[in-house]
Formats: sequence, C-alpha cells, structure tokens
Amino acid sequence: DDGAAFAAVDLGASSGRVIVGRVLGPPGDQRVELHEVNRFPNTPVVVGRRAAVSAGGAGGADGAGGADGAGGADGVGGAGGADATTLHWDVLALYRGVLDGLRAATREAGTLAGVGIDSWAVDYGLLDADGALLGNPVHYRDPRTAGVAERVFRTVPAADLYARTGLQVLPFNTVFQLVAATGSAQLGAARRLLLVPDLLAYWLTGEEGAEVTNASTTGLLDVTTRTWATDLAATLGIDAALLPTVREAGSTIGTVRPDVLAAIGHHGPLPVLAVGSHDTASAVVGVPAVGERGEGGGDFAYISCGTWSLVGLELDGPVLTEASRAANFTNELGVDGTVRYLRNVMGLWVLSESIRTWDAAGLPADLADLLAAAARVPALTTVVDVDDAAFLPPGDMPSRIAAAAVASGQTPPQSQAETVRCVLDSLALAYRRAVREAARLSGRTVDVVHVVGGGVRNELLCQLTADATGLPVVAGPVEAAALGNVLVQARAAGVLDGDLAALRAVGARGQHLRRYEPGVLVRDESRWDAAEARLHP
Ligand code: ADP
Ligand code: LRH
Repeated sequence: DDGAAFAAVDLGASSGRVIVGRVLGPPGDQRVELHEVNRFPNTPVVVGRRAAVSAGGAGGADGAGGADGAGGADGVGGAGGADATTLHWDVLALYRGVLDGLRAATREAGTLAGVGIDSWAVDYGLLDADGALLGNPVHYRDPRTAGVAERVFRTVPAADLYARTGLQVLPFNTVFQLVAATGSAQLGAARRLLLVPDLLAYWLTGEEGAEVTNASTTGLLDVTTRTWATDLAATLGIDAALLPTVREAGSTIGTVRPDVLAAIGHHGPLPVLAVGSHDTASAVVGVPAVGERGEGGGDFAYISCGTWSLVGLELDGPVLTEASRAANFTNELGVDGTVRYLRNVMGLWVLSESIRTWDAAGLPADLADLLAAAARVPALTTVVDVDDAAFLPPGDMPSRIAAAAVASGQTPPQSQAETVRCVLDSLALAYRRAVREAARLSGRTVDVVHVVGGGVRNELLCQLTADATGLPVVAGPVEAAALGNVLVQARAAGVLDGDLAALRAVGARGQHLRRYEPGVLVRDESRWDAAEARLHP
C-alpha cells in the first residue's frame, strides 16, 4: 500500500517547495514519508515607481535591495518621486512553482488526497472587485513601514494593541503595512485582502478566506476571540471589509478549479485543505516532540530555524502581561487552539545576506566552506545583537556586523570565517536569551530544545545552541513545515486522528533526528553571560 498522498506547498523567504507526504503503515504505527518534487528560488525584485503613496503613507524610501549598508533607509517622509522603488515578491513565479510542483506531485502519486499551503507571514495581495490581483505583493523588508508603528501608537497605544492582538511589534506587521499604504491608489481600488497562502488557495479554488494562524500575524486579529478586531481596523482607518472570513486549520477551503486540474494533469476532484498556513505554525506542528511535554517532564522549546529563527513555546493561552510586551514576545495562534509564544530572532538571514554580499564582491561564497572555516575560529570572540533593526533590510551585512561590533566596544571580525563565526555565536546567544525569557514570562520549565528547518543542517549552530541554552538540542526535521502541513491535512481527510501530541508521534516516527548535548564547544556556561554583558552592559 502506497498510502494516501498529500501535497504540501511550503513557501519560505528563500525558497518554495512542493513536497509529497504519504501516510504509511497500519493504525497505531503510522508514519509520514516526505518526498520533495519541486523546489524553486524565492527571489524578490526591486521595482521603480512614479510616486510615493500620499497622505499618511510613509513610502518613497529607496535603498531596499541595494548593497549599501545603509542599515535601513529611513522611509518617513521619504521624497518619493521618480526614483522611488518598492521591494516586491515575485508572486506569479511562486504560483508557477506551485503549479509545476502539483503537476510533479500528481505524476508521482497518481491521485492526491489533498493540497495544503503555508508560507511566510504578514504579507498580502489585494484583489479588485473582479477578483483580479492588484499589483505584486510588497515584501516585508521593503522600507515603507519605517516609523509607521510609532505613528500608530499615537492613535492606539502599544499597550492597548498588545492587550488585544498579543502581537510583538515588528515594523512590517500587516497592520503597519496597511497604514503605510493609506491613501494609495491601489488600496483605494482594493475589495479584498488575502494573505499569501490564502491568495494561492484562491487561485487554485476560487474561494476566499483567512486561515487563522497566519491571520494572527496581521496585528488585526483579536488573540482571545480568534476573530478580526474590526473596531481596531476602523480606528486605524483600515477598511475592515477587506478582511475575509476567518477559517481554522483542518477545514476544507474548496476543490481545485477544473482549468487548474487540467493544467496539473490531475484526474478527479482535489480538495485544498486549510493547514497552519503560517509556515511557523506548520513547523511547530512538525516538531517531533514525543509526548505532550519535553523529555524531563518540562516543556519543549522550539527554534524554527530558517531565514528567521522563531524561538519559543507552545502554550494553551496567550501571555499578555506588560513584562511580556516589554520583552517583545508574540502570541501567534497555533493549530488546535494553541498559542505560539515566541520571539522573532533575525535568523540565518544575517548569514545568507552576508554570503550574497561576498558573492557579489567576487569573494568565496560557498556555505559549507565558510562553515568549516568558522568552526576553526575560537568561540565568542565577537558577538553582536542580531536583533538590531540594522540587520532587517537587504544589504551589506558584513559591514553592519563590523559596525555593530565597534559600537559595542569589540574588535570587528577580521575575516570571512570570523564574520560567520560571529553570526553563529550571536544567534546562539539570542536563542539563549529567547528560550530563557519565554520560560520566565510564561512560568514554564524547559528541558529540551527542538531545532527544525534548514538550520538543522548547520551542525555548528546546533551545537552552539545546546551550549548556549545549557539544554539538549534535538535537531530535525529540516522540512518540519511541510511535515506539519501534511499531518494536519491527513487528519482533516480522516487518514490520521488525535490531538497534536498524536500527530507529532506520527511525524516523529521515521525522522532522522540528531541530539546535541550542552557544554561541548563552550564548556563554561558563564562565558555566554559574559558575552551577553558585552551587548547589554
Ligand atoms: P526558509 O524556509 O525561510 O526559506 P529554510 O528553512 O529553507 O528557510 O532554511 C534556509 C537556511 O538553511 C539557509 O539560509 C542556510 O543557512 C541553511 N542551510 C540550508 N542548507 C544548508 C546546509 N547544507 N548546511 C548548512 N546550512 C544550510
Ligand atoms: C518565517 C516567518 C516568520 C514571520 C516572518 C515574516 O518564514 O513566517 O514567522 O515573522 O516569516
């Protein structure tokens, strides 16, 4: 028996993939086998435009995509005019990658039992009254949101926003993007806002909606009721009629349109199933934690480690205290009524963008070589606060890292290897901070850290994470988001049943997991505190 086959579409900030997940084995001993059938780059594009958005908008800044080391062009009151640019996602290229992937998945599986889509959060497409896409979605790293959050707080205080939405302040939260776009011709023509996975699901099925895990990243969802905060939207001048009906993971979105079925060569009806459409929500479902709790009776922490590192805990309800807000922890919604209590750490973006900078300058840029060289650099020579806003926009990361080192009174890295080591040590330090604060602020005890996502392949980073947190790290799977996507589809289709713990038990079976014990590279834990003190004296 080949088992039921599901297609998981997982769009990350660096690549998109379509993965066939088969549920194999008898009830009680089921497992999921993943097979990637298409992977395509997700490359943003800088596009010029005539003018900045008008009134209230903060657009018009240039600089995104430039290797200028500007540390974030200041978009407030940006001049706009002829040289204005916007950083866009190439959403049609992604859709083509999805269609190619579904065709390959159909060829491999014969018949698919479902399709589920997840992607990075916060970004959206706008549809006009005919249901046509109005322009290309804007990338969250576009500088149009610079200064917008601060302006919004003058209308609705940050504490009130947090009490309602539970969301950490990231400059690119959907709510701030919409305020930045206020008065634009495009927003004026818009009738519907669809988050990226919901937009792709709309193209496949014709059905509109907002899956709740991703909706929770907009800053417009009430974290307690799991419904749109329409009054909040109105207060901020956002037309709540743009927001589609909220749907929960596990529901059926619709069936694939006949023209699309023909394009992908699939015979017979093909349901599109709502999964945790925020990639991080699916990745958390895919965390192979055995049992509801961590190994020693405490909780497991997770690090969804890709372009971003999402570091936190799974909780039953939100933590909305002032201390939590001050620490910029977020309460994103998870599958099955859970809360993903986490912090965004800048992630492997800092490394990949460094490599892009070196490559453009004709310097060595092979990831494996650079990691091998970094492994030979002494630990904790230089650390930076990777969460500094300077690292958010595209650009010359090595220069920004050097500047940050100097600003904190340290010697800047002297070589590519030292720069890479600085990034990895600094990420591990940020993970230590985030895991400890998540536990403290939620009153939990953590006894194991699960690392999932592309960062699992970075053995040095995994070991440093164990050393920094002082906890065992269980690394894998790389494709946790696709796994979580498949698990939720399979349950929706009746192929699996049970709660998240039951799904995780199925997901964990047959995964190659690697365990890292603490204290291997950095034996003395106090060295991490000393490094922390260099950043926050
Ligand atoms: P996203 O979902 O955000 O697109 P991924 O989870 O695919 O990101 O992770 C991408 C990151 O994984 C890369 O930036 C890179 O740092 C890391 N990575 C991928 N392959 C390897 C590898 N072979 N060795 C070390 N790191 C790797
Ligand atoms: C990771 C991610 C993260 C969001 C960011 C925009 O891919 O979805 O959870 O904060 O992208």
